[in-house]
Amino acid sequence: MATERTLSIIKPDAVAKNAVGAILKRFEDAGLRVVAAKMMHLSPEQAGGFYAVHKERPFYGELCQFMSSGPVLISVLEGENAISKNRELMGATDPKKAAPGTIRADFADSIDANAVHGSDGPETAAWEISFFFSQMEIASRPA
Ligand code: RTP
Ligand code: MG
Repeated sequence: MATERTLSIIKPDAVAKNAVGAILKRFEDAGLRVVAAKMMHLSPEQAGGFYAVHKERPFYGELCQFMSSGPVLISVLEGENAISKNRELMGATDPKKAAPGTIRADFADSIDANAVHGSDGPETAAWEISFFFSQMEIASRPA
């Protein structure tokens, strides 16, 4: 198994619900370690840059509006198979389809306000982490 890093965002709906601690606890309980974190209120342009991969999708405008509608907690999670482990903890994009006990099943309201983001693969994770964090802001323990 490989030690990986993934980018997590606790989205504006979950921050508004005061669920930051409850969601971080799920990551930690699953063996993931928070090695960088910051609270930001993104501008629509910053949200658009982060989600540029979805630029041609019909939901892009709404997604950028929603992601800039309030503060978010952006973090880097590190651990064994962190990328897929985080995706499992999150559950399906649409909370109606998310498995019981997943973050989205428990905290998300809709496919737009779906509580969390997580990188979907190693290249995406590397790009997303460098979008928000410099090397100096990531405090990993030595291996
Ligand atoms: P995320 O990137 O936020 O972790 O979510 P994801 O991989 O599960 O979903 P993705 O396909 O990457 O879509 C990014 C975000 O766009 C919103 N979305 N809305 N209305 C729709 O059909 C639709 N599809 C996606 C969701 O908020 C999703 O998290
Ligand atoms: Mg995605």
